[in-house]
Amino acid sequence: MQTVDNTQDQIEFDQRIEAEQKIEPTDYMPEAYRQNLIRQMSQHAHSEVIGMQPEGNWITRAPTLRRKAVLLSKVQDEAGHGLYLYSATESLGITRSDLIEALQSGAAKYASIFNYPTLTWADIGAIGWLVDGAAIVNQISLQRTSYGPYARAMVRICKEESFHQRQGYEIMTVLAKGSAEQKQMAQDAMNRNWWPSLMMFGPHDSDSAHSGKSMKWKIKRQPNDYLRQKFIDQTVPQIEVLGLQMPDLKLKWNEDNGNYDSGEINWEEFYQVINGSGPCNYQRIKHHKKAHKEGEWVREAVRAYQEKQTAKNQTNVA
Ligand code: BYC
Repeated sequence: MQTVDNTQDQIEFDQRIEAEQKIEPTDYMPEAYRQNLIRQMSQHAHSEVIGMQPEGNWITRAPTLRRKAVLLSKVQDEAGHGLYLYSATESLGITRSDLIEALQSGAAKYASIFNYPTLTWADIGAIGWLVDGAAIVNQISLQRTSYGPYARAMVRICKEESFHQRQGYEIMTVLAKGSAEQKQMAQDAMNRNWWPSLMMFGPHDSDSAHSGKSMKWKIKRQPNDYLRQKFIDQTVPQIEVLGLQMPDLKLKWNEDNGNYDSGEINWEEFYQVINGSGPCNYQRIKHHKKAHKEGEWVREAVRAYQEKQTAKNQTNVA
């Protein structure tokens, strides 16, 4: 049964959400709000970290020193995004090791797109352009999310994603204007990454389990289908500039509603991938477990240092 205090807290929480005030870690929040944030934010953090793998795969094979430096820097940025987001999630009262355990056991998801392989250099262009491009559309909206630490993390992340998107588009521009073989590589990478990029926005609103409460609490500010359409509308003209064939023959400007019509996503594939049976799911988690295990000595050193500092502080106080 709810106590009077709790009811008052709940009323004040609802008023703050209504007034567009941010909820901060020490503020009262309903347990379901907290759990929903932990779910979404930790999955976002996992996506950033797992997302390093498909691109990291090309660092040693980037075609020039400049491309290698740019890619290395981009992949480091993704690690940084993961770290901000893990820290922001920890402010909700869950430990980093619990979050990692949920990822490795399959209890927590990460963006489906990272379960596809990066077969050629053009995939690096397509990921920067399409995947970071889709991420920006979603994350600009999340800059206005109701939880303060998440909203603030999004502001910085969006700035970096914007650079990522441009470097990807620049790779695509060079390939699309290069030899016939390079143009074909760009076309193929775009064709393969197009549908998984659209899947990044999640299921249709009518099938979205969390949208109702997430929109009510202003964790999510715009629905999945709206953001997906926005991405399609801004990306189709970019495909035209590249001079590539459309990845979906149903993409067509609709004068009546001022949007591009498009074909239907293969939702069976989407659910297979998010439930662990995509082309690279096994490989991604296996690699994460290996890297995590190899990093144990770093965590141990941090713990030892913290214990030493605590003991030193206690001696000073005594
Ligand atoms: N992939 O009720 P729904 C990046 C799950 S990384 C996997 O609509 P919600 C980058 C969903 O979690 C940027 N799972 O959920 C990094 C839920 O399952 P659970 C990543 C998906 O949360 C490196 C179920 O399906 N961005 O930019 O209301 C290199 C039902 O869905 C997906 C973010 O994480 C998916 N695509 O809406 C390059 C953005 N879609 O949890 C680039 C933050 C849905 O019940 N997240 N699911 O087991 C969000 O905005 C929202 O969580 C979503 C889904 C729009 C993704």
